[in-house]
Amino acid sequence: MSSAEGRTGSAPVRWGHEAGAARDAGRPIVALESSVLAQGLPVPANREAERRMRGAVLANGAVPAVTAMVRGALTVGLEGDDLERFLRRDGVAKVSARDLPVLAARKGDGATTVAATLACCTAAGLDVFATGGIGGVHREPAFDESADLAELGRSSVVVVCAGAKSILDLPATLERLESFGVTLLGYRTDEFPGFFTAGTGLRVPARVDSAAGIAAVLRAARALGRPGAVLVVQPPPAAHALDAEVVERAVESALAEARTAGVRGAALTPILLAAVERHTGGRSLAANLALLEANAALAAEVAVALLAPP
Ligand code: PSU
Ligand code: MN
Repeated sequence: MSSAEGRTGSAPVRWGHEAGAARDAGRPIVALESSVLAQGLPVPANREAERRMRGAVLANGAVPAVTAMVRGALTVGLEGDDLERFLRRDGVAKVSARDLPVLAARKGDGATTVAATLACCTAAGLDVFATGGIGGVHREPAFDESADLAELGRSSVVVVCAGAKSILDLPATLERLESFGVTLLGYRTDEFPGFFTAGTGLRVPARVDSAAGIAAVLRAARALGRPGAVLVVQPPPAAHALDAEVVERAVESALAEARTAGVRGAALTPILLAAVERHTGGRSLAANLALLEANAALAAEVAVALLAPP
């Protein structure tokens, strides 16, 4: 190996058939994360989530590409047997950005969080990414701050989400997004959504009402040399949004359980999400699936708008 090898940031990306063909044809592509499939959602809802997000992207004129680390290869367009393995969760670890080099060296499998998916987008030159909710500042311990935030600060990508998960400290998360220089846009809302809930009482600094408007902000960010993401938040679909008090009670119970069990680190987010699902009688799961689909649809519109002349 020459000493310069790998220092250029030109990580080899392995493209799936569908995503590779879309890239070659210059078609719009929407990146999707795999941690929500392999850790965030239970089986078999994870399969439904993949199907619905893929359908929403295709229906809106773009091509979906699930990102993952597959046997050490940074992959854009997880498909076939590999996708099956991730949906069944056979030995698939949750990987944040910092874990990518270790998995690459060991040829391991890893499901990418928002942070790791952003790293994939940068390596592959993808402009748009849809997810459910970003990670953020945890309520306890407050020093547990998701790497999603720092990575958003240095990835020039449009990320469509439903805010940050209700299990987090949302005011602190908003402040940290500002610290990291992340451009934040409310899509058809003036409020920062609470993932399961439409409102949080927290205001977003700017609002946009069209996909073309989002595309214009990414172009402007790049023209200004801004290094970070354009984070687009939209409320969960109204039919599935949960009542804030119901969610708050469920989160309190989930936090108490995690505290008793002494859960820390990467395991915390999946455990809290599962506990909230139990405490809302599965309604949080229905909301999660619906918002993932809605976010994928909007992301596809943005990917299409980015290819149109400004
Ligand atoms: N949103 C969901 N379900 C999830 C996640 C987000 O609806 O499973 C995942 C994302 O992959 C996100 C990660 O990047 O949780 C954040 O984990 P942590 O708090 O450990 O950084
Ligand atoms: Mn964490």
